[in-house]
Amino acid sequence: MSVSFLQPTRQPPAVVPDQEPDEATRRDRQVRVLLLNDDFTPADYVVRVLEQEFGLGSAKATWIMLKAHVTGRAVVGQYPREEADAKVQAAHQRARADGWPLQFSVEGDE
Ligand code: TYC
Repeated sequence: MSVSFLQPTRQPPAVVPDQEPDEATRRDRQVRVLLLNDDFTPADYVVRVLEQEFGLGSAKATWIMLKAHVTGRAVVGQYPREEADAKVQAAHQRARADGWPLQFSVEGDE
């Protein structure tokens, strides 16, 4: 005798795996780039780096520079991890080549 009419008609709820995201997901994750204040880098130089290395407009770059100057740090933006690393590396290289200690950090990359 068939008992197929006794079988559940709905599937059990999908099980969400309790594990770390795989490598591809981790690579795509957005991280925050922070601008750190220092006592030496000229303000207009910081604005230029934000415009030219991070593609910010002049008003936004100026605002972020001022925020870092006053509070010690400011969020520049959110980017995929590899893009953030590349932008920060380019900005650091440029600042070192020009003799300034300007520093950025990348947050949320654990
Ligand atoms: N504090 C610097 C000065 O007075 C300017 C500055 C602003 C430097 C922001 C870094 O992230 C910075 N010349």
